[in-house]
Amino acid sequence: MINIELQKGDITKVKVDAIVNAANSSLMGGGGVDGAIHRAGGNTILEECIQIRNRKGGCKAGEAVITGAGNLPAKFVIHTVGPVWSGGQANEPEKLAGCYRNSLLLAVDNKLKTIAFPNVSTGIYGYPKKEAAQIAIHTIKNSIITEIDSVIFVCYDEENYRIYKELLNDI
Ligand code: AR6
Repeated sequence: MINIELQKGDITKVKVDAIVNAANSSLMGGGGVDGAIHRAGGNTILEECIQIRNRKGGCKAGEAVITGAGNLPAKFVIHTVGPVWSGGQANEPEKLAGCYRNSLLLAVDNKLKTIAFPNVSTGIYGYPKKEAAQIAIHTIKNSIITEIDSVIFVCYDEENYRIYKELLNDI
């Protein structure tokens, strides 16, 4: 089973094999955690994203791609695209679970052992925080992947931190 940890703070400061970015389909950067990662990591991350975009035309909701991490303490950045919340009837839960599952699979492909996730979709994309946390925890906890040692959920806002703390205490 993958070991699960919880941290409060800024994911750009976390030293793991890969941090996950809550990107958008264009992979061209944006606000929130995406903006923070590109700012702190420097231009090489965007350059690699542009190459991926030229090769495969961006990234769909639920999918993930990987780049180096530039100046960040992490070794890689896995860019996943969360669903925009539009009421829950547009496959948002499946897409959000796909973000976590596909990020883990990409980490395995790249022989990475430790991975840190932000609370994908719960900022600008408006996904209800508790439901998003349940999906994130369930997907990691029930993963049959054995190659990953540990996942850190990095919560930036107090509300997400409190929700994760409660849910993780229950398991
Ligand atoms: N470290 C960790 N978590 C953070 C940080 C940080 N430095 N900054 C914000 N968060 P959001 P989304 C948390 O909006 O909802 C971008 O423009 C934040 O508190 O970053 O998936 C993209 O380009 C929230 O809980 O991502 C897309 O267009 C969580 O990160 C769009 O936003 C996710 O919030 C994606 O929206």
